[in-house]
Amino acid sequence: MSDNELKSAEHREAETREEVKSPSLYNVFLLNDDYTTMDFVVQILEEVFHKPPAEATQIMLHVHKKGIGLCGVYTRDIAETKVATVHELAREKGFPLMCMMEKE
Ligand code: TYC
Repeated sequence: MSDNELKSAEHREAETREEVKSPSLYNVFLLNDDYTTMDFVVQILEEVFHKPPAEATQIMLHVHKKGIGLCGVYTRDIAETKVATVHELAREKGFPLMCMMEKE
């Protein structure tokens, strides 16, 4: 089958079947504040966002200097759970650490 015939076969299939849609993705960010310790932020990046230690430290320092930093990209349910987990762990320790998500 030539390339053109192959493409038109794909096109015909797309017309007759349900399109498979990939889920929307969300960026999850940490925000800087003056009270949360650097060690706690690194711990969050390692334990919640599964970052290796060196990368966790880099992201923490980026947030400390710039005010905001990307921690990961997830589907909506996972992103919502990450944000809630960060807030729960931070509040348990009395830290005001803020985490937010935004559709890509
Ligand atoms: N700015 C904090 C400090 O000096 C450290 C910090 C980094 C806090 C990143 C929050 O998301 C954050 N202790």
